[in-house]
Amino acid sequence: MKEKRVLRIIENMQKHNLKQMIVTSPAAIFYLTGKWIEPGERLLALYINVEGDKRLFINELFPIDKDEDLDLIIYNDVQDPINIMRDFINRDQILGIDKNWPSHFLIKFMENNIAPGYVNSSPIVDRVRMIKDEEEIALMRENSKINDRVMSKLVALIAKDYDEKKICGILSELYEEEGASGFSFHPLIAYGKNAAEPHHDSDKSRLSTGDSVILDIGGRKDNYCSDMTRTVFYKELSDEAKNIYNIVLEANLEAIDKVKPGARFCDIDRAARGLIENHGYGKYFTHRTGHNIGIEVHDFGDVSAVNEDIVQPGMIFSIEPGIYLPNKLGVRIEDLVLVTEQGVEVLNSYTKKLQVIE
Ligand SMILES: [Mn+2]
Repeated sequence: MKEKRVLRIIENMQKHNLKQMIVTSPAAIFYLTGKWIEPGERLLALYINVEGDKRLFINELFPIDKDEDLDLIIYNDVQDPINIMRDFINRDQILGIDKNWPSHFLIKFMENNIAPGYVNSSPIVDRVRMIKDEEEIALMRENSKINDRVMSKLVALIAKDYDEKKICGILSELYEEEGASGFSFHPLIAYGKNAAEPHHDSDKSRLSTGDSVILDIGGRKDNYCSDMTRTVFYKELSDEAKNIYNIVLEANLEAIDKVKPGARFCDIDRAARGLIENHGYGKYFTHRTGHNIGIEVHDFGDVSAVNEDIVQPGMIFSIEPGIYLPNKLGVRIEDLVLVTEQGVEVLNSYTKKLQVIE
């Protein structure tokens, strides 16, 4: 068990006047127990109450190490786990439920009146997870260093003129070489007009002279994620492309400059968006400026125009402004940043200098 994290969760439950809840997302269970379990369609639930009881309901098919701080309630395929759970749940108290728990489990809870009412308790866990502890920060730093090294090898491959899909395949080997255990999300490799689609799915496209090349990549190690984007150009660079690159770079730097405790997420978004708007490209910056990241590549929280939450030390999120001219080109520059007591630490160090690959 990660006792300090559990205590932070219980504190937050008390703040929200919630006495008991079940945590069911594998990412949140990993966060609290250090064990990653993918239960498929079978029930997996970590029960927590404010008295400090912690019980994991788990099918016997998933082997799990004993943990003296955690009661394991093991069931098998011919038992009904909900019948077992009901004896451990306080029938007079509202029960918190994870946002992604399959509804058929919850409906059964409701039909059997296992608790007098239910609330979505994911925000209680998610908001604690937003503030990374030292162990998490160390893993995130290490992951971003791996991503920097992979990016450096990847950019060197562009001159070989492989198609987008082929690059994705090679990339998977590069992460292995550098010590990651795979991707944190499917890499986004986009050439020329494909780069104008912020979520282009890599295909057999080959490079043409003058293409902008978006490389949006992330690896996974020890169940934490990295995420970084660089844009380079192939053989030639038009004045327009150079101008757009410089605007996006300036937007990335302006936004990073705004990151410090006390700022609001929307202020950071505004810094990037304002700069791009002032250059007349506002309508071509079609997405939010960034997202929180950690165990999941999109952890709870984002850097958007409507998020007025206050930035706090320990938060880690992306800063990734972009400009996309349909059927022409796209430019995005993304770094992960850690909020510190003093301000900001940028976790990526791979160069943002404009590069034309020969
Ligand atoms: Mn991202």
